[in-house]
Amino acid sequence: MIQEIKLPDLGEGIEGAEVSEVVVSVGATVRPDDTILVLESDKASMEIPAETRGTVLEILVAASDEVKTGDLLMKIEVSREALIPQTKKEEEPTEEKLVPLLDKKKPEPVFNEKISKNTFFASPSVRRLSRELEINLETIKGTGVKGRITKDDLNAYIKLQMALASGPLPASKKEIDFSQWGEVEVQKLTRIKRITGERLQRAWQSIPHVTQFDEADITELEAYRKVLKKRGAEKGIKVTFLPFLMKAVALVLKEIPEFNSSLDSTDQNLVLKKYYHFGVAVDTPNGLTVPVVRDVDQKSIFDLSEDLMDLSTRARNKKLKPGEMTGGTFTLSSLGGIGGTAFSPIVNPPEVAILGVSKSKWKQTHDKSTGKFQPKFLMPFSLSYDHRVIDGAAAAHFTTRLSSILSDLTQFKE
Ligand code: CAO
Repeated sequence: MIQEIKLPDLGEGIEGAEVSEVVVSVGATVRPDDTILVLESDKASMEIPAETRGTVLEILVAASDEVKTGDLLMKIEVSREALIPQTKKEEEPTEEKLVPLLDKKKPEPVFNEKISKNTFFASPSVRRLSRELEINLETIKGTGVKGRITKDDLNAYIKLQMALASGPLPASKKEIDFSQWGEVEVQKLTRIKRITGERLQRAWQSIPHVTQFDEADITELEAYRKVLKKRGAEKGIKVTFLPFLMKAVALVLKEIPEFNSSLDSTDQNLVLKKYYHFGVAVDTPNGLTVPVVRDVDQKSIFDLSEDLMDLSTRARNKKLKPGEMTGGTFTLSSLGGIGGTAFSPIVNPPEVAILGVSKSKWKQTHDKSTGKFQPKFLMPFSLSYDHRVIDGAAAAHFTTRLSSILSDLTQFKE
């Protein structure tokens, strides 16, 4: 018996498609689920299965041909075995026969319809491999023509998943002799640098980061800081800008609590914290350390200044106790005392957000009410966050709110 394979109605207003691949050749033996043709329309890529067991007798289309519903594509000579089971009464599956099948937890076939339609393009070999490995091709971004998922795309995806599952990527074992190009000096990494490096790499690989940038007009606040700085100096307290920022962040966190949270170990629940302990990145000769300032919301600018002086001095002298670096709910990384226009900090897990601050500068800004330009002292800042927990809109809300609090002196007068 000869079975004619015609292009069925593809639905969704698709009248025709282009043959992108003829997978079989004349004389090939095929089984019902074997893909014989791959078609591509404007909307999707489709695999046409053989539907029967048999031998390919004639192929009536070639790659790049345009085909329409009802067109004859291929003729298959149906094998005798394919015909016999139809005359036999199908055996009822007994429970014993079903149990081992269920236990095997065979993956659900991805393409169980006669024609499988997907919103991505990929060759049959890529589709077959993805099916075998149970990889959902829809999660892979294709780099081929029309966004086609290539074998390289699939391989890159597999490598990335393996790296994520097994922790940090193994360091390249190949030793490079840099001295062949000039003079070098080898320095051993400090313990802090090695530990921090591993933590940062893990955070970078496991958290989908986004950074939102903004700036705040701190003209009045800076003038006020100078007043408090003088007063603090009399008591031996160094008042920098950071304590003001901490107070402002604590206010925003109370308004938008998801930024003061952590995902639980199952990644299914958000643990919202009602305390405000901030990690502060301190640059030390041995590397980056992050001591934690407790109960920021309950402390005055002078209290926070004292805490910062104490913790940063002891961090630089390696005198911090382990308990002083744990329990943080949010981290601040200030490079404002050094320089730079902006940077994107890495979230400090299990926290979900971190604020980076760069050096404030005087800039001419346009005043809408007077129509004139005015010099303003603007502080650039950046908020990196875990996109699994925080949406972009919430992040923009956070930075906008932080900016408005920092430009409102009444929030700080004690
Ligand atoms: N814009 C302008 N000036 C700023 C500023 C800003 N955003 N931030 C701080 N300054 C000023 C301070 O107010 C201070 O000015 P005065 O001398 O007039 O008082 C001066 O710069 C020096 O401040 P500081 O750096 O000593 O103190 P701080 O409280 O701002 O910061 C600390 C303390 C510990 C955070 C800081 O010394 C430090 O180690 N920063 C580096 C952190 C780091 O390495 N982060 C990167 C981590 S990698 O992601």
